[in-house]
Amino acid sequence: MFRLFLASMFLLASSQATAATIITSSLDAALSGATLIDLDGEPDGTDFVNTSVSGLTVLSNANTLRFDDDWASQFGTTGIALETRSGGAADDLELIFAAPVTAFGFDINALDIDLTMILFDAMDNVIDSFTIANQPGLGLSGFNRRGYAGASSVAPIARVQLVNATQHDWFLIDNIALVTAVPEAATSVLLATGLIGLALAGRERSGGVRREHSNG
Ligand SMILES: [Ca+2]
Ligand SMILES: [Ca+2]
Ligand SMILES: [Ca+2]
Repeated sequence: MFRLFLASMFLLASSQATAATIITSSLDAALSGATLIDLDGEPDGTDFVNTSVSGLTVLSNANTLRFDDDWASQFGTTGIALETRSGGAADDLELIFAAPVTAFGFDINALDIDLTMILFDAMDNVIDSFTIANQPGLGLSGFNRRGYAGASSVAPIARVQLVNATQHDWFLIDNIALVTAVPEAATSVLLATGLIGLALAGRERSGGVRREHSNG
């Protein structure tokens, strides 16, 4: 039981220290059972800088964004996709999750610049960051500029920022997959299990002492 307690404490400690892992395929095991937001119910041709989709907040500080169906047959997006419009000289796009996630991913197409993907926890601390490489650099051209980006993390992810501080690009995002974090209650149960184990171990020890006295 004491070992279980130690294991619980280790898991609690490691959940705060472990960095995230990048996801580059919708088939990644971390995305099994994910909720899919296909954006297909969003109004076609609508420009915005901040909106909410199925509880997911999508916003940009640098550019106008648009829901559009114009590219569904060319880049492999389905129905409506999210596209960046011309705007500032830099790119900045954020996805804020209604509830923190342990994994997320999305199709990202027509990406011609490198983006930095920064993951934040609910306290707005940076969990980790990754580069989403430009697709021509990966040997993809024209309508074949298709990719997938995401991450998994033991520490729940509350917000994701896609940034290029010096360049702007037109690109498409679709089919956003989310794996909602198990509520913190589960962590509490883990800790409680460990504490109960410690208490039981203590009782066994004190019971042992009493038996020794009765034998004597
Ligand atoms: Ca359209
Ligand atoms: Ca879609
Ligand atoms: Ca582009």
